[in-house]
Amino acid sequence: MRVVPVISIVCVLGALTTAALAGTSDPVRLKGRGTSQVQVMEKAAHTYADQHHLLIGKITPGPGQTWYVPLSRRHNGLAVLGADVVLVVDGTGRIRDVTPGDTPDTITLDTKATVPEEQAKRTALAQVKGADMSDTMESVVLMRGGAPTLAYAFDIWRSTGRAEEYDGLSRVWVDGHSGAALGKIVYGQTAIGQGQNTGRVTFDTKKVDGGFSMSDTTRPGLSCGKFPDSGKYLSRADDQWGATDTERACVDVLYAAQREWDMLGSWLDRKGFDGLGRGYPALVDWDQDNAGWSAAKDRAMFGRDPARGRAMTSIDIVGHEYGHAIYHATGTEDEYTDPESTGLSESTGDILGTLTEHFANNPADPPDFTIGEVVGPGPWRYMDKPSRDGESPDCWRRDLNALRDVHAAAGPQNHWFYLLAQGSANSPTCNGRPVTGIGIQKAGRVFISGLMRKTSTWNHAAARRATVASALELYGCPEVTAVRSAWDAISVPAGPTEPKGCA
Ligand SMILES: [Ca+2]
Ligand SMILES: [Zn+2]
Repeated sequence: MRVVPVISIVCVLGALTTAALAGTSDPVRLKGRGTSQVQVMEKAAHTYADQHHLLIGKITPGPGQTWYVPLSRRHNGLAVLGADVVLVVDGTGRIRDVTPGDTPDTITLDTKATVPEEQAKRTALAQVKGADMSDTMESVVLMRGGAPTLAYAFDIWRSTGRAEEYDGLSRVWVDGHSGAALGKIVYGQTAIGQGQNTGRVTFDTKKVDGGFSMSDTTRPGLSCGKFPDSGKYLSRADDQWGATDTERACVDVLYAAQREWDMLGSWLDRKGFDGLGRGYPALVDWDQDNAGWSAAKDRAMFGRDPARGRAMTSIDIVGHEYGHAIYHATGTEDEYTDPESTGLSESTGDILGTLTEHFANNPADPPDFTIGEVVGPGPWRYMDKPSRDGESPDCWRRDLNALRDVHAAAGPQNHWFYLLAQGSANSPTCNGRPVTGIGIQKAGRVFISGLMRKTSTWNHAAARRATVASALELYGCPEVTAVRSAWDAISVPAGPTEPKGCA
């Protein structure tokens, strides 16, 4: 029997390494900033990659005339997690930053496992409560404390109760030589609001034979259809949408996704959701009391609250789900090894959803720093003081991954973003010190430029280092100081590799 796992969750760890590492930059798609600058930048990136025996991934342009070059390593054909870096290169060929820092040029490790796979699998299953199925993924080399370890990787699943359907729970690594469990990432379960509420809006559709369809000619890849996925978009003879609940939900989704796309371009210098001009389809009428992003299928899915009958399609929720897409399409494409990455993905969704809400400035859903307020009886999450929801921590702490709901782990970085944008006048800081805000647009640029340095070991400390580096590149000392103070205010201190400027 072939088991088909159904990923009814967001934040599943996205693209596996083999496909990801095959990618190379495409100079044609990078045109537009002066071909010579692109060539100079690429030459510098290739020289660095060759010197350090690294493979170049998808190069993406970012804010301030810089390019972000993800580099990954393989050893005996296996991905080496924790040895990947992101270069920030400018058009003069200068390498402005290497995140998270230099990586060893060579690795010595026997990649033939001495522990049998079945034994390792039993160990992996025992790490996750309620699990009843596991898939063996490609083995990897995990860098731990600078030393390489051969690891089996397992995806752990739980039966949904429906035939051949499984929810993804975790990824677990087991040492191929000692048999010990090395760590796990908990996949994000969705739990967001309900909705259908952008009011009367205009949005772009496509003229097709016999009418119009819910797809977008200027934002390739963006479309809206009905769950389950049939590959078809909604269509009708005229361009007057909103006759059914399904149409109304798709109006919300396409409108909000288009505002997010335009916000990325106008405010963050980012082209499309993937950074290279592509978007992804959305499906409404998902049979869940939820909204979600499927990293396995590159689809955003929006359900409905059965009690209230409202689609979960407010601007911030749509922005949140596509925020997961942006998170996964950014930085190196190696799988994450730090459990904090799940909460940071949720926070990325909230930050991009909030930026979208501010950009759209729609009177039916005015800009704020809460999530899901339009569709629920009240907000689901608060960025000014995350603990207002009763669960999310206001400050970073060591046990973030032990929280019951992964969305709660978004709290600290959400709070950081609020403080950076708005300051501490209406937001308590964890160190009692004030933060002067720099406004949401600058905060957004610092955030995205930091996120574009994301590697497999992404966590709050790495995000701090990356955003300090981006503020130094994009702005001056007041902004850099604000970035540092906002991290201090949520209890994420400076690490040893933090750039020293403006200190
Ligand atoms: Ca909101
Ligand atoms: Zn989410």
